[in-house]
Amino acid sequence: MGGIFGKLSRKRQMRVLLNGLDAAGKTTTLYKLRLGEVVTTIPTIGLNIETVECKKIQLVTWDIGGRGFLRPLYRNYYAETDAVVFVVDSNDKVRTEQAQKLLLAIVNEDMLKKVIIVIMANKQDLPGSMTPEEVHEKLDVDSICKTHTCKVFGTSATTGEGLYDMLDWLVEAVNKKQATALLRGKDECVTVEKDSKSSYFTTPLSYIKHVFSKV
Ligand code: G3D
Ligand code: MG
Repeated sequence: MGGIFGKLSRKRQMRVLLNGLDAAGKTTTLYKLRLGEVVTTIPTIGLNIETVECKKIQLVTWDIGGRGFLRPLYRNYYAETDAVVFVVDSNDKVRTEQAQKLLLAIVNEDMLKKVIIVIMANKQDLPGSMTPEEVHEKLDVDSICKTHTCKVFGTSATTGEGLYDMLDWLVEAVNKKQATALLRGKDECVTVEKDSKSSYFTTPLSYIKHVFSKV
């Protein structure tokens, strides 16, 4: 297949980074979406990376705590990220400001300028949770939409509600962005072709080797 559609069909799986405060529901989301195993790696340096593949999407989350020396490592990972799913605990009204700060840090990250941002207003199954509209307002998503393609979805990672709607929208948004970029004649999306390296993260050592070879 040639032309734009040929190029698009050769694209590798999408890489999506799950981020958010602790206990927002990142790990639960991965487990709910998994088709195969969730691969958890805990190298001796204390980095805990979890990945799962679903619908040709590789979803990744990690738990880095405050380890500043790992910063080059995850910045490197940003370079190959197509989208960020930011998970919010809609039931945690005390930490919305903290969540907003983290979200802004991601949005303002140089290497994430062109990624699609999805915000999961998670834990919608819990009574008293903020609605997706309230989360939208509290996190000032309107201002993020000025620089990024961005949308809020109400979800429950435990029941699965909203997760596939969110993924469908995400895949469409990333594809649309790639198609637009190709039509303009420049591949401005942050993507790499699928290659033998896509199995990096099945072992901690190979992941660490890969990342540090690039830093
Ligand atoms: P994290 O990976 O973002 O740190 P986890 O968060 O996925 O570990 O989830 C933290 C806690 O929130 C877990 O409860 C998990 O079951 C719960 N949780 C995650 N998503 C939802 C949701 O959509 N609805 C409800 N009701 N709970 C959710 P525990 O009790 O195991 O700490
Ligand atoms: Mg977790």
